[in-house]
Amino acid sequence: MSVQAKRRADYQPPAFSIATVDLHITLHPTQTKVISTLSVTRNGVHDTPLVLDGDNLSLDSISINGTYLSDNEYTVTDSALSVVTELDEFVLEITNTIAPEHNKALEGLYLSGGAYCTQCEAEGFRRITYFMDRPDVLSVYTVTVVADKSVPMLLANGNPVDKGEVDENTHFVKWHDPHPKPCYLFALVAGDFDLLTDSYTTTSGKEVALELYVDKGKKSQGIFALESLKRAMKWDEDVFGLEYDLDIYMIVAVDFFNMGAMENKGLNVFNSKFVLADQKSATDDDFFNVESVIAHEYFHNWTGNRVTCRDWFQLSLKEGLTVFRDQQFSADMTSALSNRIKHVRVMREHQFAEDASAMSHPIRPEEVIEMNNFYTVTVYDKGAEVIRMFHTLLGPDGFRRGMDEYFRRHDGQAVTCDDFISAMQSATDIDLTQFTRWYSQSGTPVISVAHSTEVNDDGIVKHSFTLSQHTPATSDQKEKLPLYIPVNIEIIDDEGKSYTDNESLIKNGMVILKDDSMRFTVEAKTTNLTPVVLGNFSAPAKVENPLGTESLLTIFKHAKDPFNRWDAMQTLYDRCVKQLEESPESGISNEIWNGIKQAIAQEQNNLELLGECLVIPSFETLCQSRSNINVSALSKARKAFCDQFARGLEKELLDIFNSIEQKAYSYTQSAINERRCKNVVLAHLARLPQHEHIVVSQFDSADNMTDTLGALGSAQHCSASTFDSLMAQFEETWNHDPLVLDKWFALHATQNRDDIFATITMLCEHPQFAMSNPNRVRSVIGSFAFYNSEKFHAVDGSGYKFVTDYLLKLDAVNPQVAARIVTPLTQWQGYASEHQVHMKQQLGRLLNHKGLSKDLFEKVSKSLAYDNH
Ligand code: B3K
Ligand code: ZN
Repeated sequence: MSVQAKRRADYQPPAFSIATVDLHITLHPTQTKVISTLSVTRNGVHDTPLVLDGDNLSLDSISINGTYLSDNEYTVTDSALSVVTELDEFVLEITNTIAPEHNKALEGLYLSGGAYCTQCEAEGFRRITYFMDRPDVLSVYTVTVVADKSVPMLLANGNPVDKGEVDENTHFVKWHDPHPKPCYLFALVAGDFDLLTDSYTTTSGKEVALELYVDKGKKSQGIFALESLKRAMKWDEDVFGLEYDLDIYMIVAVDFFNMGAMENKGLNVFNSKFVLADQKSATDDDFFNVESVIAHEYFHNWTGNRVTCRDWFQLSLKEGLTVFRDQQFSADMTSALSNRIKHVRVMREHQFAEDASAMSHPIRPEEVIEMNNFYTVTVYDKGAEVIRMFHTLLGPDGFRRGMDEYFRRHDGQAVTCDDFISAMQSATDIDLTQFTRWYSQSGTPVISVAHSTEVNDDGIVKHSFTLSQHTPATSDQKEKLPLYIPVNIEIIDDEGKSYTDNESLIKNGMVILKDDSMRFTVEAKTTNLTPVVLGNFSAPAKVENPLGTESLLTIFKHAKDPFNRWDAMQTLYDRCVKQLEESPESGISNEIWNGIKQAIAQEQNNLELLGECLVIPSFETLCQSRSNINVSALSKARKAFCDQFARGLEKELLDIFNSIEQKAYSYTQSAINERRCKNVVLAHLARLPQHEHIVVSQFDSADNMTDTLGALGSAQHCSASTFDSLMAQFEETWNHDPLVLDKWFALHATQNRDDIFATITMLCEHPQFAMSNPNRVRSVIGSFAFYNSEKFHAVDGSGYKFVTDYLLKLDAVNPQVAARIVTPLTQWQGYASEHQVHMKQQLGRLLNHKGLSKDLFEKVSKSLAYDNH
């Protein structure tokens, strides 16, 4: 396969501008007619032809200023239409035909679940009509949607300006969006939905109509999303002074969608998973995600739509910034601590793994084959961590000044990450030059801590702390430079006295590490000082800090920042698992059990922190502090630790469980904390056969999905018969609701059972399963590949082969989803050689497959080319 990579360095401004786009779209499942009228202007003086992207289109006609072009005046290939003209300004009219019903890749215009729907980001508009499909061509759109009257609701971006009948059976609606936008923000939806309406009045008094479209019969499940939208609108006004700018804001929930949601101007399209929620069918996490994704897409209206990206290499300009904004919003709506923990887990589980793999890239990538492959945890989540560092360095007021300046300079433009940095620079005296390396350097920096002491004659102890940084080479970039790292520091003695205030290098609890290493000293009367380095995960880095058990427990007891206390427990648990990996027969020391018991006693009234502190790091997180992983040894050690944990702390766990009263369901922070803590504890107790009945009784009595699923997840540790019986009951109750059934699919797919392949094959034949639905595929195949570590990594290679067989079929239907699910297979570098051989063998099968998509080709070929020596 020969595919050309695009490089950031090759950017050229567009040769033509398109001021207005007039689309006339007559919907039909297999014969949708698109008439596109473009007002085109040549940029500057040149004689290059006008080249428009196109993919899977059938061209019917093309005219300039009303005159049809003859064959020698244009050329069409599989991917482009080129028009040769000497005119500097002209009206180009193109007519083409597409077949939405045949579009299973869910990119462009597709028909699914009875509704027409579009997805254009990153490069899907070219599957609708010929256009300069790049984010720096901004146009004002007028769109007329025509359809049979059996399709009653016809939506597009902006405000409706006209509607009526075409004939007895056909009607139309015309939309106008006054804000110039790139074509990736174009959207059209047509179908028959239930509609929830509301309104919002902005601070300056503008009334905005809010409309939420959901599948028939699901109205009550949309209320929370609509309330979330209003909270997001208010928050963006309060925190950033940003108001909405159209008369109407629409959200449509659809069942077939490749990702979470899409921020099309004035017409967001959502995966129904991130809209529909009620007490019975949605967990607290689902509610959280709905609110956070609704806010994320809304926040894009300014960071993404009003100010957009010049080219796709700049994706983090809008995504990193918008993720940071949605994280801040969620922290304000729920709890700062659990949000921070959630996001740090994502970084450690997934982003660090990406950095260590062949897909390693800076938050602003340099080279791309398939853009859809770069909607990554690096661009999004590490990108958000980089924005968070601006926020830390500039402070909330400085950051706000920088944002105001960014909008003042760039509203209505398509810009670069450098433009953002420059706006931030204008709001601070700190020289951000070195800081910008975070945009160009890939990989996870490692901060090492060394601590030495010297006792003076007068008995004062001088503690020297040395912090060094080192970023290991990554697949895309061998040479690394020192980064500008804000390192949050807490230094405490055994009594919890803080020593952070009297050292001149530590300002506001932070030092700046910008060279290979730095040193600072602290004087104390004791030789026992404990440094907490990179508190609150103040930079996306790893820390090597050789602290003993006692110090970790001191941090837990005394650190001011609750995040740091949680983090110390995570490190402690990681150590325990390591001990059991190295000597499986050994027992965890009483010092540790007693320490954990004290920690539990200390936090018994703080269920939020307590719940999080009782979570053992996931297998995936543990992988990031190990190399050459023998999966079965690590899983066994983790399981052994969990078993010892349940046995060793049985009484304490039971006490916690019993102390949390069953109350009527409410989605409030304190109730969420209680349910979370109770379900974390239940999962531990479930490992002890004598407590299986608690799991069953919670399942039987639960009045909300959080507790039902808490019981069902815990049942994974119970006897097979208990698990099977609860799963059967769940299926019977929820068989009618595929979104809920996804949870059931995922639990089956992550079972460590010998008949797992038979189970998955059966799941794929389930009446509610369809390969064409990404949510189903992610629940079954995605859950297996990402989270069934023991069976996916079975040492005979059967798990890898199973996933590969599936991907070969899926790739022909939906390459974007296939390329997501291949991720764990491409990350072979971390595993022991007996795994690597099988993983590479399956990657080889994929690469040799005729007709492999460029999505899979990019990830698979890079992975196989990776040289880890
Ligand atoms: N911007 C979209 C993601 C588009 C993904 C294209 N493969 C959703 C978001 O980040 O808000
Ligand atoms: Zn986004």
